Order: sequence, then structure tokens, then C-alpha cells
Amino acid sequence: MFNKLKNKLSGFKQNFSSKIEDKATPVEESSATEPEAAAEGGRFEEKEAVTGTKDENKTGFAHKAKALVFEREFILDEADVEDILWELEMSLLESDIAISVSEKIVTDVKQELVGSRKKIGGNTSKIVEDALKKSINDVMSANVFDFDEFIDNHEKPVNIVFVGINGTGKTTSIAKIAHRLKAMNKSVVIAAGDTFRAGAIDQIAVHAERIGVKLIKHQEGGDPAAVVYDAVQYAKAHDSDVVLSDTAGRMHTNVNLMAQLQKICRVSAPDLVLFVDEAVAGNDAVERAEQFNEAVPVDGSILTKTDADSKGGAAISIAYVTGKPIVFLGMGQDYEDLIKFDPHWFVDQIFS
Ligand SMILES: Nc1nc2c(ncn2[C@@H]2O[C@H](COP(=O)(O)OP(=O)(O)OP(=O)(O)O)[C@@H](O)[C@H]2O)c(=O)[nH]1
Ligand SMILES: [Mg+2]
Repeated sequence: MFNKLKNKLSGFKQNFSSKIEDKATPVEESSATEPEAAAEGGRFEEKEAVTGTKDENKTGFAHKAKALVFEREFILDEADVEDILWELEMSLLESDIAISVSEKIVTDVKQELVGSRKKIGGNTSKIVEDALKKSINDVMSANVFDFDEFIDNHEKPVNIVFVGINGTGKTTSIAKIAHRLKAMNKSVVIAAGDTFRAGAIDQIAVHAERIGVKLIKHQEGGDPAAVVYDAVQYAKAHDSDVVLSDTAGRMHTNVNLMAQLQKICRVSAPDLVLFVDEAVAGNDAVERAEQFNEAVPVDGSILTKTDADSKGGAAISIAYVTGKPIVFLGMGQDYEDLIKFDPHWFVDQIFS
């Protein structure tokens, strides 16, 4: 997962940190009187020994540890790192990170590390990693959403409609979420709202039976808005917690099918509309999220097939560009392969 992105960031870290090493100088200290220390660019500090009584310590030098403390600092000019930052921006774009996000990350790193005097606390590679991590974390934390809290605090039943283009993992994500909610002791109703694709109703019926949740279905070719409406009515009558409504995959360019989606939302007034797309689709997923959002206001995204994504671009960009949070990441084909999105977890993964 994210291997290409990891390699690119690691290359940047190395290049940037060797530039810092080139420019690093010892901190100027008046106390650096020991010739040896001065020659090595460090300074001596006398430190109290940690053992011994007060009196023993007072006896002086024998009870004091002399430690050589190297303190270094650096100042980078823009010209020093222009090429390296350019390479970073290219690497981010090649990783399918949206232009606005790539520019923001480069600007943040520049602001953090260029133009001002910085002390070298740990190693130089860590300094660069921290700056990158902070920026990516900021970008990804721009919009966050706690699904469990939403379900707990919202009036029942919570109606969630899943939308997206064909084959992205809508039905599988519904099954995973139903499984997850059931484990949390929530009662779930699934609406077989894909009445269009042959076999779609059977596919979701198999999931519902395996997981042990109620399925509301009509005939193939029926009106999906009516299916979702019926599922919500059933959930109200049975005091169910959540309705998960499947819909047929559709291209955002298909005006009639997008109008049908608007009808589903008009009729069933969903509490959440979740856009489902593949992480591997990169920028395309981000663009599609925006286009779906124009038709039916989308509240958040689920990125599936993250397990197969080597670039990480969609995951880093989609919430920042669309202004809508990532809610879940799909991580495989089993019911357990779903994680609630957490920017810190993600950032740890790409620097692991
Ligand atoms: N590796 C991996 N495969 C996934 C993931 N989510 C879904 N899939 C697979 O993607 C394929 C399509 O999944 P579906 O859930 O049928 O997709 P859909 O969006 O409902 O498709 P349509 O109803 O045809 O629009 C299936 O083979 C799933 O097993 C995931 O997170 N990781
Ligand atoms: Mg489906």
C-alpha cells in the first residue's frame, strides 16, 4: 500500500536532509572554550553527576560528567532547495495528488524549513519528515467526520444512500458497514436500490442473509426511489437504527441516471449521501466526487481498494478539494476490511 508515494517521499527526505547537512553550522556559543570542542564544532557542558550525595558532588570535577554537546543550526535560502522542492511537487503530482494540494504541501514545507534559522534537534531527515507530516496531516484533517458519533446522535432511522460510478465497491461497502453496525448492536435495513443491473438484487440479498440483516427489495427494473422509500418506512415501523441504500452505478455524465439519483434523494430525504470511489482512481475520483456533489449534495466519501493503491493521491486530496470528509477506507474484499478514516493513521502509513 502507498509504495510509490513512500519511495518518492523518502527520496525527497534524503535530498533535502543532505542539503541541510551541507548548510549546517555549529551554534555559536561563547562557552565553547575547550580547544577540542571548538575544533569539532561543538561545545562542552559540565553536567552534574546523577549519583552521589550533595557533598560528594560539591567535591568537584571528579563527580561531574563532562559531556560534549553538539548543537547545530542551519539556514536554507530558497535557491538552495529550489530544485528539490520542484522535484517534490512533481512527485506529488505523479502520485495523483491534486494540484492545489501539491502546491499547499510544497508551500508549507518551504515555510517551515526555508528562510529562517533552525536548530537541528534530532537528525536532519527527521526534521524534513516532521515538516512533511505536519503539512499532509493539516491537508487531510481539513474535514473530518466521526461516523459512529453521527449514528449515535442522529434521530433514527439514519438513512444513508451510497452513490458512485459502476463497480467502485458501493455494494461491498454497504455489506461491510452493515457488518460493522451489527457488531455495534445497531439494527440495520438494507435497501436493494440497484434495480438496474442484472444480478444486483441477488448480490446484495446474499450479503444481507450472510450478515443477518433485513433486506427490502422490489423487482428488477422497478423504481429505486420506491425501494429506498419502503426501506425507510420499514425501518421506522420496526424502530431500526440505520437504513443502508444501494444504488446502481452510473456515470456522472448520464443526465437521466443522475436525475434518477436526485429523485431517490428527494423521495427518501437521506441523512447522509456517501460517494464511493476507488482510491486507485486518483484525480478521477476527486473530479467525480465533485460532479456527483453537483447533482445530489454529497456528505462524504468512501475510498475503496485502498489496499491496491500505491499512490495515495485520492486519499490525500479528496477531502481538501471537495470540502467533504473521507468517512471510510475499503481495504480488501472481506467484511472486516473497512476502517474508519483517520488522517493520523494514514500519515503514519505513508511514513512507516
Ligand atoms: N481489493 C478490494 N476490492 C474491493 C474493495 N471494495 C470492493 N471491492 C471489489 O470490487 C468489486 C466491485 O464491488 P461492488 O461492491 O460490486 O461494486 P459496486 O460499486 O456495487 O458495482 P456496481 O453495482 O456494478 O456499480 C468486487 O469484486 C469487490 O469485491 C476493496 O476495498 N478492496
Ligand atoms: Mg453494486
